[in-house]
Amino acid sequence: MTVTRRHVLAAIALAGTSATFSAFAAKPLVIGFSQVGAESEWRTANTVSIKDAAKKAGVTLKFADAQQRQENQVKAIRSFIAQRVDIIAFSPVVESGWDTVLREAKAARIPVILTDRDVNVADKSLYVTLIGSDFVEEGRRAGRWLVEHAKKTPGKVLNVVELQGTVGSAPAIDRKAGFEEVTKGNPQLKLLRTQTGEFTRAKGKEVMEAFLKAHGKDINVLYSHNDDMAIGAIQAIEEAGLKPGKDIVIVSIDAVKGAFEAMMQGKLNVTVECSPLLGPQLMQAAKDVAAGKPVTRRIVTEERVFPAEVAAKEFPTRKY
Ligand code: GZL
Repeated sequence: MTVTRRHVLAAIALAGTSATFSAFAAKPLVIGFSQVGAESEWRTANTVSIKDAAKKAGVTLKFADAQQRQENQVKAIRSFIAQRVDIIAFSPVVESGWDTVLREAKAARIPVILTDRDVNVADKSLYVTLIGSDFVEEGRRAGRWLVEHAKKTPGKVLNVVELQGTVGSAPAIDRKAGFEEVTKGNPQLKLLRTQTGEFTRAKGKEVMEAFLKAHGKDINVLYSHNDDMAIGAIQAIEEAGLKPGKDIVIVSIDAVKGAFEAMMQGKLNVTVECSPLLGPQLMQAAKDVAAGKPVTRRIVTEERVFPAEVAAKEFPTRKY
């Protein structure tokens, strides 16, 4: 005989206790999550954080990997709507093109939470909150470190090449803007080339090879929008017979373990932290939204800057 909800409720009535009743009343929250992909160490750590936090929070997580394609995220969001999930959450691969599908979620009365990256929509009520970093500030921090570094060789012009993140993504747009805000007009810093490396090691290496072919030893600095592209570029620099971290100073963002290892090997000079550990904040926000509690429109994660000098000390305590 299968025990059904009716049997249990009857048993509770007989036992005169309602203690177990609430166990049935609060069915697990169901979150549909559309992830960008698995393009970098950062993204992998972000996925682990979200899945672990869902498990700890007793949340049923429906997880979809978009392989860095917006059409896959739109499909996933539509599927979550059809499945009538309680909350939709996603990290938008690019900023634009979300109005239609988010209006469909709104029409289905399913709240939407953004993690990591922002969207560019006319109607800001299409999502409840954005949980993630201030990418413009990350770009400023990278620029500030380079401005201070340049002061060590007064009067010397440093030729800079830039590996941008995914074209049209919030981190790529904002990290470029923040870096330029701090470095523009500085006579010591000259931007030679800038191109996307799509946040991956492979593409970062490929584009750095092209930069080296065109400018070789004239390149003094690489500014990379994430550590994975920087690590790919390090391989290209070494294959070109140059010393990363010395012949070419490397400024990067994310602060993943691979960046600390490169800094300890003297191949990377600084990484600006961008925490992927957003899972707990997402679960808390989802529970608050489901409970009808107010949620702040913007939840910013606290972050630091890690120059190579502190890498060995900090590495043992790094969580991603
Ligand atoms: C930043 C995140 C970026 C990381 C990259 O929050 O969107 O995407 O910097 C990742 O490593 O691919």
